[in-house]
Amino acid sequence: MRLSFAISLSPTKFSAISSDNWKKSLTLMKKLGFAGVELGIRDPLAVDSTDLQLTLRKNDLQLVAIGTGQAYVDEGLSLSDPNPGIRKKAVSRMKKQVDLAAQFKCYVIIGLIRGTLAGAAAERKRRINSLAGKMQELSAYAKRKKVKLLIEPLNRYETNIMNTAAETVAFIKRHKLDNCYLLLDTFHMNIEEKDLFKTVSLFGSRVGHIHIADSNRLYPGAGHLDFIKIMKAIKKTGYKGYLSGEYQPLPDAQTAMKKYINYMRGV
Ligand SMILES: [Mn+2]
Repeated sequence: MRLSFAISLSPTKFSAISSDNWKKSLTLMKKLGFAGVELGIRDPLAVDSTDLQLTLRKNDLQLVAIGTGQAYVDEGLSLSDPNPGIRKKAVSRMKKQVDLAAQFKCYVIIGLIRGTLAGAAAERKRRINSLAGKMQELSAYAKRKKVKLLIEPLNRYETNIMNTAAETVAFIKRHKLDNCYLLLDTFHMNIEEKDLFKTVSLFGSRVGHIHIADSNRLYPGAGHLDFIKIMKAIKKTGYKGYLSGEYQPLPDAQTAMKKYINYMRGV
């Protein structure tokens, strides 16, 4: 399993990743020995992909995945918004993310961009069905571009749509989203899963990517998660992908990144 780290390409309100100068971060990542990087991107049209390609190559880093939640946090776009105009904007933004991902052969993550549901049960059901339709459209679009989508179960304080791995896999199966895979995040799992280790072994074959953060959303070792046991469970599934550090850049972004690589090499 290779190590990557999640950073933002531009300033964002999303607190779980660093928005320090991305080129400086990539230089440090190369120095520390990371194999890949995960980039939070608000608007892919604002990205100079040639410059990005050259900078990645210079630092021997692979772009592993694109995080898309900033369009929700910073602009209020969501795939399940009651307003059809906003839903449409969210879909077209996500298609642009897929176009960018196609150039780098990386994943696109569906996290906060799915939004959250309010209102009565009937209204929620309508919006879930509408979300499923949008997901089918995106999944098919991405498949044509040979890009895989990742759906990340998120904890209940951030959304009420797909909190657990079981709910997420059920959603994928029910709506025949055969181009969508599971992104497991140890921070969210610690809040939502009855048994984190069992979840890993149960859904391992469906996992495309993994986020690592401790119980308090800080660097691993700062909280109370048992990463030795977690790594054993992941290894057992035959997972060959990346382990991406994704958590609050504290006490500062550089220290948080150094702590990650040191700790993960230890476990
Ligand atoms: Mn995550």
